[in-house]
Amino acid sequence: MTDVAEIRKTLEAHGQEHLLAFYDDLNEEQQDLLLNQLVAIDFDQIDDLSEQFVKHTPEVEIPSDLRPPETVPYGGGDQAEEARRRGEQLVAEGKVAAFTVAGGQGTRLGYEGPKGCFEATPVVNKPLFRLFAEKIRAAATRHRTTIPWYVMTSPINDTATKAHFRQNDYWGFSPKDVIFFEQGTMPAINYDGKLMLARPYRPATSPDGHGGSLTAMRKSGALDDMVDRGIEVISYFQVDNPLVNSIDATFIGLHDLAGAEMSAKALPKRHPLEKLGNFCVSDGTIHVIEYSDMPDNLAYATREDGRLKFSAGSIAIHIISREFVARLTEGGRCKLPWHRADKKVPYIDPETGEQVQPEQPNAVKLEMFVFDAMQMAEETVIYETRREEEFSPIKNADGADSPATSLHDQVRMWANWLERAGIEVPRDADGQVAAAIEISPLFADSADELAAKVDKSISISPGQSFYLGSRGQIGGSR
Ligand code: UD2
Repeated sequence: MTDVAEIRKTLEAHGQEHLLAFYDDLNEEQQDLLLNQLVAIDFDQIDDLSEQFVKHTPEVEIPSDLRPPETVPYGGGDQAEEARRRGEQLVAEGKVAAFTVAGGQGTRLGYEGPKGCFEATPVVNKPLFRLFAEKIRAAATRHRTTIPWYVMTSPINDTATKAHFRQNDYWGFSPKDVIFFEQGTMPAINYDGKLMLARPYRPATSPDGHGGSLTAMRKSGALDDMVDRGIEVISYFQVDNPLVNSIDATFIGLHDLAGAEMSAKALPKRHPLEKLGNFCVSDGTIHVIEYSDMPDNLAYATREDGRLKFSAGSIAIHIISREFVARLTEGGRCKLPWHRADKKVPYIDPETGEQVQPEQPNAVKLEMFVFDAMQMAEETVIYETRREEEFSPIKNADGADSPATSLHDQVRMWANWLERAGIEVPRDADGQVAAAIEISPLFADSADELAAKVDKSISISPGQSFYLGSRGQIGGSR
């Protein structure tokens, strides 16, 4: 039982006593709920963060000696064969786990519910979680092994995410090999340095950013679980990108051969201000500078041949060594920096009890970004990939990075694979694919695999919805 008098004293010492404004009107269960949440908050840390990030807006420090990083070319360059073999060996030995960060709020997409449940594919409308499940299962089958899948949720979507998996029999996964864990949260801090109540019994909090995944892995026991399973390498990706190559043997091999602690995939930015992190090097260390922090003069800087100087964009696909996560989170706290975002946070006015929906940002949310860990890695590999093969995220309801653009890119990729296998794909006068095309990752998850397996006599007519299922059977309809 948590003692309210104790907590009140702590709150008063930090000027946060308004968080108990409605305490006496709550039922016993709500009182417990509130007190348990309040004891979990480190108010000394809140004071520090409020001073650093709310009362002052910290200048983002951009090192003066930034230059572009060295990258490994698509395919792996000189090391292609060796890296692929090394990666395949690690996967086959059961040393690789998949990891999806799925704790975000998905506000921009305007989709109610966990983003992983969003139906994302062109013919079968597979939810993102199903697509990833199939990709990971396909890789496990290919390498005759088990690949556990860690899924990070947040208090916003944990229950709904788990229910989705249960209702769908884990999309063919063995339930013991899907490991969910919740990320931490951070209270929103208003511009006066006060925390806010979202409900009379609940402070306004939000997930602490995907950088929170590192501490959450340790606190939840997921890291110990990895040790028990003999996992050495974590293949990290976001929930919003249907094209991701979730287990890329060459990437894993390049990381391992270099003795890297954390590696990343990169692709050339479409334009100077594309919303991707920017890979840069300062003093021999890799920095990822988020698009919103990149000064225009650097974003637009060009090389002699006219190409962008900082063209390598981060698409949030990483290989992370388990021991690196253990090192960074020793003692339970991660040393990643915080980033400030100004947000409109609804709250209950402690004086009047009224719910307030602010029209302007009224508070600061603090998040950690996983790519900041790259700076702390002894060795890193930046591996170039191709947009058309690996990146078409679903972030916005319309426009760029939306369901429409992602569907288009998925169809285009699968159509290219079919054409490379010698199968004719209907195209319109502009060269656009004139059919809806989808291929199950359980049948083929790369152009080469498709070419090796597909029945070359199949035909696709204009306007057809064409689905190649897990055993190569043709589904879909006109
Ligand atoms: C991210 C990267 C950006 C680029 C882009 C590629 C950041 C800050 N920027 O931009 O550099 O690589 O992706 O698509 O990451 N998430 C959590 N918990 C949280 C917050 C986010 O799990 O507390 C997950 C979220 O579910 C999603 C991913 O992280 O899978 C990306 O989050 P985002 O949509 O906030 O990142 P975005 O698009 O601004």
